[in-house]
Amino acid sequence: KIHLPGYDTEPALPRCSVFDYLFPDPTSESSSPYPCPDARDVAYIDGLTGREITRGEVADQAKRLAAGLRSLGLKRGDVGCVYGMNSLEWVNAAMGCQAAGIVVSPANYGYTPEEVLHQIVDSTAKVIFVQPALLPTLQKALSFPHAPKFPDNRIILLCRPPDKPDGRFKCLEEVWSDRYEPLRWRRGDETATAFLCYSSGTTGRAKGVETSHHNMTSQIQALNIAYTQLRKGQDVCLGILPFGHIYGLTVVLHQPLTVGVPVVVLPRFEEISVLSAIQRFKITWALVVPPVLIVLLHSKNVSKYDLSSIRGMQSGAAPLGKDLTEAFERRFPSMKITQGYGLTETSPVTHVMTASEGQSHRGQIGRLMPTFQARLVDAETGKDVGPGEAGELWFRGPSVMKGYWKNAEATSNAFAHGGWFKTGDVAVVDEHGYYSIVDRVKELIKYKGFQVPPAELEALLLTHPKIADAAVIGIHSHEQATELPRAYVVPLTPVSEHTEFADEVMRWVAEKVSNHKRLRGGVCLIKAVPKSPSGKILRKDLRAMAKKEQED
Ligand code: 4UU
Repeated sequence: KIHLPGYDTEPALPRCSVFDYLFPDPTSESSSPYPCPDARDVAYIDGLTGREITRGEVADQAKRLAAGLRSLGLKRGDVGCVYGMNSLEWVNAAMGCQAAGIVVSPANYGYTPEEVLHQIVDSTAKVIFVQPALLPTLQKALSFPHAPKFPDNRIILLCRPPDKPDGRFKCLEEVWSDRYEPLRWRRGDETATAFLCYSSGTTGRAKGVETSHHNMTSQIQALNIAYTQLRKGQDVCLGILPFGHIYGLTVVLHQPLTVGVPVVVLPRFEEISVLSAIQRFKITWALVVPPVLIVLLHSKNVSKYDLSSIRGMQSGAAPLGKDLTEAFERRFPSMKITQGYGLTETSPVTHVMTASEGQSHRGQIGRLMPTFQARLVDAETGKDVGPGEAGELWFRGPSVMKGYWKNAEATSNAFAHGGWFKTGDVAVVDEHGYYSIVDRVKELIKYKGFQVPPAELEALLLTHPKIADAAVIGIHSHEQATELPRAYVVPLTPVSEHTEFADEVMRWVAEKVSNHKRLRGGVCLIKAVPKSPSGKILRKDLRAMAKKEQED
């Protein structure tokens, strides 16, 4: 009952570092098995200014930064936190860390000071790269009593703000040095951790997911076989997905670089800047999340731009329904929509389809990628299910994470006997090997592709002086093509004005969490949170309740 990918080729699995894989040194033994695109190829384009940077420059600047970081005393295996919106400087910080063997831990730019601090402390970051606009949030985070001390030279600005030419902190270019020495790479080193992205997994708070060099390079090899959308010399890719999330990190920042396709880097999704970037840079392919399709579908500005260059988009990170796909393709007949699926823990893509498959398999996530093995397991019986039957999706393969950072308990809970990683998603496979996600059995909520761990909001709500108990679930919004976090709360004392109290709680939470975690699905008052005898919140009951309310 183990499902294997049905591709003719299984990729060779690289044993080098991610950096050597991306920028092979022809003289080195451990160099990349992947054919090396030209150093003169444009790798990234700043979507706001039009500034271009070639592959050669990306590698060269990364080596300079790596040398500078070493002279600051940073060592291989140390962790560097990259905290900012997408930019060419973000690329330099991440690539520079990689060239120095420093683990890249990207922080979400929407984080509150508390959330940033959680990641800095948990990841044991030794250096922080920060976008100047986020410096106040970072400084607030580092002013909390339990915050670690960072000397000034371990906080590096991604760029120098023009209005503050001589601030307290250095910027990337001021750290650069010319004394780069390549890392010595021995067999076995490929299992070292390369990235620490944060995910809540199936339960609890955000945890560091240890993605090794081998995890990432195997994933890119697999993508280069299964995900053949991008052609050098023809394609230009839209880079709006946050590089700090595994989807942006792997599929936007890394993979196009290995095929020599330029990525237009924009700080974030914003309708007008995306439309004008498509026109200006003749973008051909975009990686998106479902809410982006909704915005474009209803946009009044589309006709003002020449979007004729773009031939398709791939959606992922949240369910994309058949209806939305069809509505989108009706409105934009020249565009094809495909879907992929994955998790931070699988580096991430496990399922994907080509543009032509997208047409005939709307609403599905595609076929299993090369290098992965999958099983669909019935949660109750623990037995594998047959075609057409729903089961929890389990994976094994070289891109499945090493484990959760410094969290042996969460790691052991995430894997079943035999090394199978349990996703917490329920899927069905048809007789042709195409999968559909039909349910989610883990706690996770996804707001526009961003993770919202219910446990985190519940813990916060319990600190509210007027709340006795709380549970948080996601409710589906058809209009926005996303889930919205909703809280069910039990007030400590009877509340006379329900709406007023609900609004108060909503505002109180909004002040304390990042934007994507706000209780946009509302706050409902209940008498008691439904729980199992062992005290576990019965989210299924709450979901059923929410569904009934929506229907009524
Ligand atoms: C229904 O979201 C991601 C990674 C997504 C991704 C990346 C590259 C998708 C396609 C691609 O090409 O990672 P996380 O860790 O933030 O969230 C993982 C969870 C999954 O367990 C699932 O519940 O996000 C949900 N998810 C999806 N659900 C991800 N993709 C899909 C999807 N349909 N297509």
